[in-house]
Amino acid sequence: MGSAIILFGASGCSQAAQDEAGEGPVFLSEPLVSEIYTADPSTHVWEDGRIYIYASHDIESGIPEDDLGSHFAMRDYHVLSMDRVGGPVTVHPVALDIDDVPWAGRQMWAPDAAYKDGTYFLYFPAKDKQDVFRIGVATSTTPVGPFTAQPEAIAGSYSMDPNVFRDSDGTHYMYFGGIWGGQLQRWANGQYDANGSVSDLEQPDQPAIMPRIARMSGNMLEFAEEPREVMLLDELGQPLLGGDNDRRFFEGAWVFKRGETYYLTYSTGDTHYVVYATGTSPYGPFTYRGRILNPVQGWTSHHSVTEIAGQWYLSYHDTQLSGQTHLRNVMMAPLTFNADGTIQTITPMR
Ligand code: FUB
Repeated sequence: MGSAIILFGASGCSQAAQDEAGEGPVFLSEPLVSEIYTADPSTHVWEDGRIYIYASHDIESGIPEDDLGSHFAMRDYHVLSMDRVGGPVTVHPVALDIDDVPWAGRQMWAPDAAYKDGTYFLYFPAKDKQDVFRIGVATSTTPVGPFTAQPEAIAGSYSMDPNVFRDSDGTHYMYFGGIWGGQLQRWANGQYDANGSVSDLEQPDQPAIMPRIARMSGNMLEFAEEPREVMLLDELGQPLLGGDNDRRFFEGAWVFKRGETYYLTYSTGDTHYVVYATGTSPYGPFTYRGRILNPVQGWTSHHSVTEIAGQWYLSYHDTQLSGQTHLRNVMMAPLTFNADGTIQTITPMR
């Protein structure tokens, strides 16, 4: 495989020539850091104006790859930060280690963070001692930690990939869930079914499994309500179907608001797209609109969308540094909205 071409990277936007060998993929963006493997970037700008990325920390565990993602055996988190896109990126010391989470057993997957009243909240999924994915929360007085975990997972939480969205009225909502290894299909009846399907519910003509939402309590440590489904509709107002693999929800929900429009963005998993749907309420329904990101190198695709100094950015990951599915690296690219609010699709490699 030839060396990568960098069109947009940590050193800023630049146009580069074809790689010298003229072979191998041509990448749109350069990895933000190479000291550690990172994935699932949740990018935020807090009160101090600095950019913080809450990411998974990929490691080599030696666990064979399977459809449940057993090879993603992460054990801790580091926060990345920078003062501007394209500026130097700091990899901060361990923010939270699995050994300091009393309820967690294994697999610290994609995190997110929130800020309220002087406290930073790190939300993270992990399998509990019974091997059931739950979502935990840890707090810190600084954006980079160290964070102190609550003794128990959030009551009523399940599955993975939390995204905590702050609405313009200050209310926070958590979106979460993911199928296959994320176990959401095992919660079809509101209770965990250990014998449930390991993939979708295998009902291609029925409504797909939908992501979940719960409003957060004032202290940000609990759900203020029972989680409920967030409905994703097609252009005819019908629920997206389980067999609609190019459009149905798989994992990695990320919600943002632009003007009065709520955008629910997510990964389609086995078809490797990041797509988006829009609505007029945080609870939905959301109508499918199109693709944000074409497939990256690697199986997973996971992202966030953030407005930074008046420009929107997509944070995402691929396997440019390692060439291995479970050893990923995060990057960023500018995101462009059309005048009608639709989003121009990014092609991350050619
Ligand atoms: O990083 C582990 C898992 O892979 C994440 O939770 C998913 O979104 C996928 O990126």
